[in-house]
Amino acid sequence: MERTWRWFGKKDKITLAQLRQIGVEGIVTALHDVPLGQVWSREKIHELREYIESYGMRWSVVESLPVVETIKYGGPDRDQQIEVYKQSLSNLAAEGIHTICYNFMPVLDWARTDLLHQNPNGSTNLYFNYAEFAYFDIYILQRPGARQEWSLAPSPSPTGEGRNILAEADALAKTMTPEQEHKLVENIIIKTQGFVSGNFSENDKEPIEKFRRFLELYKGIDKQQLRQNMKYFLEAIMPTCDEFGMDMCVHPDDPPMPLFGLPRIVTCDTDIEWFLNAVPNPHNGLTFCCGSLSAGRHNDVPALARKYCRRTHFVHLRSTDVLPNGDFVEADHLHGRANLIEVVRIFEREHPDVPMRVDHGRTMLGDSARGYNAGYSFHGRMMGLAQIDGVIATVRNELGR
Ligand code: DNO
Repeated sequence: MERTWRWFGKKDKITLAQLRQIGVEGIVTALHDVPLGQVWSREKIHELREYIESYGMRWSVVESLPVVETIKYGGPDRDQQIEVYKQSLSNLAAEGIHTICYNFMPVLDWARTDLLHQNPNGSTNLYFNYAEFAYFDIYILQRPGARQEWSLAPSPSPTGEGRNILAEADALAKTMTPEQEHKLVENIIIKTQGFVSGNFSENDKEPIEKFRRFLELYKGIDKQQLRQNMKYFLEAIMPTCDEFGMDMCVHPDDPPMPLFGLPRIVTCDTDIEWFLNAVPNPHNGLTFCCGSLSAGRHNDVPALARKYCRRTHFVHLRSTDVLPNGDFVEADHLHGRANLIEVVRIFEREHPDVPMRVDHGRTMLGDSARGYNAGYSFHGRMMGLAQIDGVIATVRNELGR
């Protein structure tokens, strides 16, 4: 596997010179300064590519070339936006960049409630707490129907018993301070979405209002319709992908379940099989994000890796622990549900040239003072990379390479 690293461009506090020292071979990045829905110009791509190459690395993967909402919900200007997308693809191809990560999650990209969850050893991790999430949905967003939906939601605990999320959210409402509420809005909308080139930015004055407007756009869009819209998009761009050799790889939904009454369509084996078969072109592929998939108890990550390694164009190595109450926390890279040791074994055997990046990392050893993007610490990710490097070396040794 090619060792890559997600780098957020020249404004990233982590420099390419540092990355080279820790064994990174390829860079995963995007034109973060181009507004959503605009063509990525060849000049800008060229400039960033040359900058990366001047440090002895290559621009391996684009993460993300965002798919704007109108394509996802099938708005009146979706064809025009698909043309914009195709133009960006051909400009990237002209600069020799052929692997494109994107997602098809409506409104919100990834979701966490706590970005600084304390570990016993003093480091911190990302965490998803169902009760806090439901509190946000019912009490902050005040989404119509939210209370009713949470009252019907099954308990997320592995036994399916013992947890009433609505009651927990109501209990939180009695103790939640304005500061805690503010933090939750920051965590769910601002700090996790702001840097991923999605719908929200750090400068949004009224993020809740904005969130509600986005939700409105999806009225009447169910799982079947969202699937059809994904198929429409993929079919429209495949001729460009064929012409220029572009590998599209959709990122699984994180966490792999519907949120805010919105459908999510890349959550499990059946979903993956559906979109791969719906557009059976090898350029229509997957970002195999072990972390996102492992947060769903329904997913057996190594089994999925075995099944889909050939249609995978990019791998995210990360793991989670689903706790007895159903909440999940990001595990270190050698432990947790994802079984990354086995996943590395599968990809090294079946698809050894696939780019992989160590995804997320603990915040540790002074990372918190540096203000890195949530999940994208330096020391934590570097430690994850070192652990994965050891696994890769061991597996290659086993394979006699
Ligand atoms: C979060 C990331 C996601 C991912 C996008 C891909 O840490 O894994 O934001 O980059 O969903 O489009």
